[in-house]
Amino acid sequence: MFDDHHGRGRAGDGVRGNPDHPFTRGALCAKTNDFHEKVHSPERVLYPLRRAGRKGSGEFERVGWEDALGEIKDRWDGIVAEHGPTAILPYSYLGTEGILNGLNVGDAFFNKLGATITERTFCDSGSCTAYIMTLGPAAGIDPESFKYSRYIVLWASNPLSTSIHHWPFIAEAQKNGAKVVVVDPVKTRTAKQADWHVPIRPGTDAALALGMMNVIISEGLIDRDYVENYTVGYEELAERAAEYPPDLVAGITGVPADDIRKLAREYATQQPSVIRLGVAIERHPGGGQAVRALASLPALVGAWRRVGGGILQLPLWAFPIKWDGLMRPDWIRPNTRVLNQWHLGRALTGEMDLDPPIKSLMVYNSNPAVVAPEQRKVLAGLAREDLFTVVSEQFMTDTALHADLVLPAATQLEQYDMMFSWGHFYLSLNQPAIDPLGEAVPNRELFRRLAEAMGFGDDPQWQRSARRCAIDAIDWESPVMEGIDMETLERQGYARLNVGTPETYAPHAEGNFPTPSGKVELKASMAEGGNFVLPLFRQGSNEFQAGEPIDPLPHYVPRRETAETDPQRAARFPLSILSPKSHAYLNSIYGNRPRQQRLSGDQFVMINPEDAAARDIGDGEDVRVHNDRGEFDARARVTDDVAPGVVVAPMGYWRTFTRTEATVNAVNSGEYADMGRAPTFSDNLVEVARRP
Ligand SMILES: Nc1nc2c(c(=O)[nH]1)N[C@H]1C(S)=C(S)[C@@H](COP(=O)(O)OP(=O)(O)OC[C@H]3O[C@@H](n4cnc5c(=O)[nH]c(N)nc54)[C@H](O)[C@@H]3O)O[C@H]1N2
Ligand SMILES: Nc1nc2c(c(=O)[nH]1)N[C@H]1C(S)=C(S)[C@@H](COP(=O)(O)OP(=O)(O)OC[C@H]3O[C@@H](n4cnc5c(=O)[nH]c(N)nc54)[C@H](O)[C@@H]3O)O[C@H]1N2
Ligand SMILES: [Mo]
Repeated sequence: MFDDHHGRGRAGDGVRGNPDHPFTRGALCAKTNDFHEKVHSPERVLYPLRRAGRKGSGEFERVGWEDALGEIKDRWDGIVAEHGPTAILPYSYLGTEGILNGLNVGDAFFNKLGATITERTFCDSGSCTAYIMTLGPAAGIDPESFKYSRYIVLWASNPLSTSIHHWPFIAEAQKNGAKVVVVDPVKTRTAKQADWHVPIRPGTDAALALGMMNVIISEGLIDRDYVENYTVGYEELAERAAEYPPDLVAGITGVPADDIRKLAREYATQQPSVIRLGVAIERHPGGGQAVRALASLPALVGAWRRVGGGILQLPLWAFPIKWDGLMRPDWIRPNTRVLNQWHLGRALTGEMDLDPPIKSLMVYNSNPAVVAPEQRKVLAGLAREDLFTVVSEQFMTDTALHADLVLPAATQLEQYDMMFSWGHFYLSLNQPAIDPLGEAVPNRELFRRLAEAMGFGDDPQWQRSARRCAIDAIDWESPVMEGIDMETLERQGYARLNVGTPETYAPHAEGNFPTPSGKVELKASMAEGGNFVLPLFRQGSNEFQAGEPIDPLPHYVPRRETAETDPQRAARFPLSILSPKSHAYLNSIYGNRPRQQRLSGDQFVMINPEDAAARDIGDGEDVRVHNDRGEFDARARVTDDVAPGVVVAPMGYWRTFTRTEATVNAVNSGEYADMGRAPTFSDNLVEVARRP
């Protein structure tokens, strides 16, 4: 069954991009251009390891797969007998993004076992909820069509660091005279290349979007015909927008009223205009409503009419994937407990009073010790001697250090997978370049082995080859798959979905939105059970879980941690911290790789000269960033790139490489945003002080 590998040699001589690929054009990013060195790194975990010292000590001994699987079975059987299967908690995210080995690879297994269901709302969950409520699961505009845009607004998005392959299309438009605007509290690399950087106070985006609407409507800049034919709820939205005149919005956002008017006028009149939504937009208590407001804008100005106009959230809605076959929601037992991944620390430390308590944790495709908020609690939980922790990893991460068993995971060069994309319209077949090193296995094989060990491996779910799984995972009858077959994918490696060409793709020129009304729902008919989490993000329960009702019209929700909303907290911790992606790491991946470490330098925190002077902090000095949740050390970067009151510490650095053994998630809270249980990484107050 472990037959998916037809390794063609050693990847020792390097990895190269394919220059014929229309989107990547053969370019590799700062993270992957020495990927082969990572694959062959002497630090890879290549054999199963069993803990040989106290938790977290890093002492391990090599064991065989048989032993490791036997131990897992014994421990899990015992836990199930005593506490029931929900005492076992799976924890995963997007270590690899393949359809077969990625987000949902363990779902069928854990659903069969009856384990606690993990709600995985790390990334874009709130944004998806809000977007779907407004536009439906629509692919949005083709990232390649950006070259035809005349006005590009990159909103909470930093493509020069986070989606480098999209940048050439934006640059091409810019060269052809398009204006590129960046709405971001930080003057990022991207903002520096833009024609206009609009620095906004974190978490106030909904107010700015509504302020733009206010101007667009009051100045008669709406596309009446588009609004009448292809939207619902315009009158109500117009009333709502009337509550956001530019002067009021300026006070909320910090963007001058004249700039709000200018942005609104230019956005409305320079068609086709497009908004690129970054992921950080969802990370505050009004994030969902901000996405609702932003997703409404293109319809108001008729941007959808033309190629290159509209909004881009995630192209992945275009991919016809049969998730249920991978996740097996039909195996979920009624009333199985659901835990959100933000609350890992609370769940493990007993703060949550769970019955049964969590007795075992299995982590794969994720590194919660670094990427999850409330880091102190997460670490306290991971340190529990009685918690049986299994981690599937490529490297000894901060999380794997706390495992009882570490199981070796293959890398992308060593495994077979079908890839959809968060950034373009190409379906890719990832064929292994080499055989797995040592005793590493792809995640799919890991779960086949676990199913066998636990006694249900005979099910056809685990008896298929990887190729068969890839075939089964795609809806080949979908019109977007017309003209694409496995042979093409095997020969060429990728194929563009049949969605039309970037030259012609204007899917909503005449409405056609996949919403209940078929129109843009300015007033959301789904608001009644509006705060839902997509099945994809919760082990596949196959219906939208009705959530709490939400306001059907977009509005501004203030953050919880500001001088106005929590003056006491703000008096102690006056600075608002953001922790965006770093340039050379991929979340925490590559955080241990020498080349990317050199590029990244030490963990730093950007601070405005005014705030630095008030604290007697000089550029390059060591500082401590802290609040009542935790603290971490960083090097001060005194810069005008951030406004007074805001500090920025990129995420991705490993605890093991920092002095305080803590990273920025030590100060971040585990509270939810307003929709889709998104995180609130843009709503945390801290103080920065010279290092004691
Ligand atoms: N180099 C690199 N590339 C990556 C990743 C990585 O870790 N490193 N991670 C990948 C992943 S998982 C993701 S999700 C994507 C994310 O890619 P992006 O969507 O670009 O996400 P971020 O860098 O988190 O945030 C983008 C910008 O949002 C700004 N921001 C923060 N809060 C707010 C706010 O309240 N309002 C506004 N308007 N802006 C705000 C930040 O300052 C930041 O510059 O990148 C992917 N690509
Ligand atoms: N403060 C702060 N926190 C954040 C964010 C932020 O912007 N700021 N961003 C959030 C977002 S958008 C995201 S997407 C999450 C990311 O959360 P994660 O996906 O948990 O983050 P990664 O650091 O990518 O960790 C993935 C781990 O999987 C391992 N891995 C890679 N491939 C495989 C494989 O094939 N098999 C197995 N078993 N393991 C593999 C890698 O070595 C790595 O340790 O972080 C979230 N956390
Ligand atoms: Mo993400």
